[in-house]
Amino acid sequence: MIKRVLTTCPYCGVGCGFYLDVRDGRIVGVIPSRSNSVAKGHLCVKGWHAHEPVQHPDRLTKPLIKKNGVFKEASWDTALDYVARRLKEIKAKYGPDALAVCTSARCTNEENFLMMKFARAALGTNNVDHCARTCHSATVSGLNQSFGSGASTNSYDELPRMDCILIIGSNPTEAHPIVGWRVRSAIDNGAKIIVCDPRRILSAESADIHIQHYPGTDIPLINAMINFIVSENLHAQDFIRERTEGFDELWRIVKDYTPESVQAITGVEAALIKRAAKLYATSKQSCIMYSLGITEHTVGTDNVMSIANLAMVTGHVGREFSGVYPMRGQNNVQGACDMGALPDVYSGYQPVTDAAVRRKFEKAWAVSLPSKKGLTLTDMMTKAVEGDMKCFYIIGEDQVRTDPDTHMIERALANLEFLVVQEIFLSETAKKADVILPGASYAEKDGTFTCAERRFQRVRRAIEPLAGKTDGEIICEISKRLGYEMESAPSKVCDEMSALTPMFTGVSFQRLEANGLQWPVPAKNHPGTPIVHLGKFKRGRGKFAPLNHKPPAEVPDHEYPFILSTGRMLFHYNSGTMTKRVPDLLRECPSNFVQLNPADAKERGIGKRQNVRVKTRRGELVAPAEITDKIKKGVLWMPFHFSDEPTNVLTNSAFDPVCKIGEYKACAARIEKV
Ligand SMILES: Nc1nc2c(c(=O)[nH]1)N[C@H]1C(S)=C(S)[C@@H](COP(=O)(O)OP(=O)(O)OC[C@H]3O[C@@H](n4cnc5c(=O)[nH]c(N)nc54)[C@H](O)[C@@H]3O)O[C@H]1N2
Ligand SMILES: Nc1nc2c(c(=O)[nH]1)N[C@H]1C(S)=C(S)[C@@H](COP(=O)(O)OP(=O)(O)OC[C@H]3O[C@@H](n4cnc5c(=O)[nH]c(N)nc54)[C@H](O)[C@@H]3O)O[C@H]1N2
Ligand code: SF4
Ligand SMILES: [Mo]
Repeated sequence: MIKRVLTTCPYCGVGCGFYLDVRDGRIVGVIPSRSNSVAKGHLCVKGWHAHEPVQHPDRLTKPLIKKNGVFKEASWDTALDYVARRLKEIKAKYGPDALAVCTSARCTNEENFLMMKFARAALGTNNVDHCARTCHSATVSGLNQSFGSGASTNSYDELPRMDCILIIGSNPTEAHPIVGWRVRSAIDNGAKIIVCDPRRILSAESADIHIQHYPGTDIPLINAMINFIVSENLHAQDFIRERTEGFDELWRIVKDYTPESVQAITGVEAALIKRAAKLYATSKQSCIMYSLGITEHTVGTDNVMSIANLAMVTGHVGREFSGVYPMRGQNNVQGACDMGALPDVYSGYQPVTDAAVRRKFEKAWAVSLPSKKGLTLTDMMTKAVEGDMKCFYIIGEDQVRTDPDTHMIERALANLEFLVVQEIFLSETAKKADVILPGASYAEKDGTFTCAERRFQRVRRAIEPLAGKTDGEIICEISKRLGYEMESAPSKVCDEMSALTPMFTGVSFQRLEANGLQWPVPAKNHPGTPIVHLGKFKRGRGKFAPLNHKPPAEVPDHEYPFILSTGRMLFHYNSGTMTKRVPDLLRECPSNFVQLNPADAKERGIGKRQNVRVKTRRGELVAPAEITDKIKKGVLWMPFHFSDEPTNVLTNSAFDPVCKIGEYKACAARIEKV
């Protein structure tokens, strides 16, 4: 007998729905769901194999306590008692702000709600954050300033009917494949595609225009597009007058950014910039899709606001078949932010510094709550290096492999008095822990994920937790030992969350049954919101931001003459803890590589697949060269999925001053033949 359980993919933010087929307590396969409104019966290669890591023999199933540098198995009671005792001791000795909780964008909304509640109510600190910091924190800060809400404005279903899609700093066919398929449908329906990306990615191959600018030059590029649009009178004057503010200030800056004047900075011909600007502005139904090529910069927030400028100048936002699509990355990174796993807000972006909001949570949780904003993940790491943080409780995140500047992160973790890591595999970060608590994968729990189109969708238990407990249950057991009891049943946590969060009032497991709900859902019978900012921006008027070009923190020089950028590929996922355990995915790409242009390879006498040493001011590694004209001369590109040749020993931890995102997308590097 096969039991078929409908659930949501645990990888990317597209949020495809599929069934897990279970026989005799084992998951035997994945079947796409045709009725799922996101995937409509499609899955990418990771989705088809999403059951394999779940039952991999490497799964952690027993708590582990490190003694004299060696992990020893322990019972749940021993491990949980020990963790609770150490948390109490550290809190008593140094105060609550010496502790921090890092939650997981791979875990459910309900678990993230519990984790942020645990940090605030049980530990007494707002030091709670997660990987959105390294990912789309610039979206949250940038779109919030421009529009008043930091999430996607429109829905996937509109994509196939767009006339023009501008894809900038986003690689949908590899990083959001089922959205990539929707873009393909748009092309089949006659849409024009503009790709702005330093590499000739697959979307660029089928695009009408590919702008191949240098990494870190998006503001001059977009300013030049706006310059041309306004100069040619292609801007949406009624929209600008009725729905926005700050256009004159914008123009004061942008008037100097002619397409000709930015040629040298961007490396792009003025004529191409003009063609792209005209196509985007004059198409009736135009949207912008962006992702980390925009956010992961020291000017990440500015980059995002620059995109909002372009959308507002042309009036391509705030209505159907338009908009700005920030392609959120992790399966539940939208949700982890929405649940308040951030240092400055509770669920629904309610500020911890607002006394009335805080009183509401204090009353509901029967506890007094800290009023000072907590630290971002970036600042927690810096403080740990300085010796001011004493304890991290990390759930489902592999900072040692995925945060920028690995050596710095290793120093930070080594400085802690106590590190707890809750993981499903022995990640590089878990290896540094004092205690490892075995968590449960998506297939072992009930709950919800929120995908990149703001849609809450159900996650359903297919098999029992391998280690006996879900991540939510583990948190609750530790909390209880700290003297603060929390309800752990996912549907009840969801009800508690919606009761405390005006924008999610209408969210409940029962209402999500069919095809989920897109937030805001401000009332019990509200049907959800496919398009936001209709008629009026959340903040009232959309706000233009006058922005100047600022180069990346590190630019090429004599010693380090290349710009190194990093990112993703189809077959692997982030730290690779899951995808490297899927034989079919590993076979497609077993190890790291560095892309470089044929001219650069020739100059240095580097042959195909020959090993090269890549060096930056922070570290070095050896990887085979992939020589390709898909990348411009002077630029290098590497994925970061391989723990044996860890790319992040190279990347720069310089960060955006507003949102504290790291600059993964541009640093100075050099290469040598090995
Ligand atoms: N297969 C797979 N899918 C994933 C993931 C994965 O690891 N593997 N991770 C998920 C996560 S967490 C996220 S956040 C998303 C990320 O999804 P994406 O942001 O789409 O992925 P990236 O490869 O990081 O970067 C996107 C593009 O930015 C370009 N780029 C680099 N520098 C610049 C620049 O300065 N300007 C511009 N305009 N473009 C630039 C790169 O060439 C790349 O094509 O993917 C999610 N989906
Ligand atoms: N060079 C470079 N580095 C980057 C980026 C880049 O573009 N370039 N992108 C950055 C971005 S956008 C992101 S989001 C980060 C991602 O960085 P991470 O969040 O560190 O990457 P993941 O591999 O998704 O790691 C999540 C961990 O959670 C574990 N896990 C999965 N599911 C569960 C669960 O249900 N419970 C528990 N307890 N654990 C679970 C996995 O085993 C894995 O070790 O990487 C960043 N790093
Ligand atoms: S596109 Fe994303 S959500 Fe869909 S199957 Fe692939 S990894 Fe999963
Ligand atoms: Mo991400």
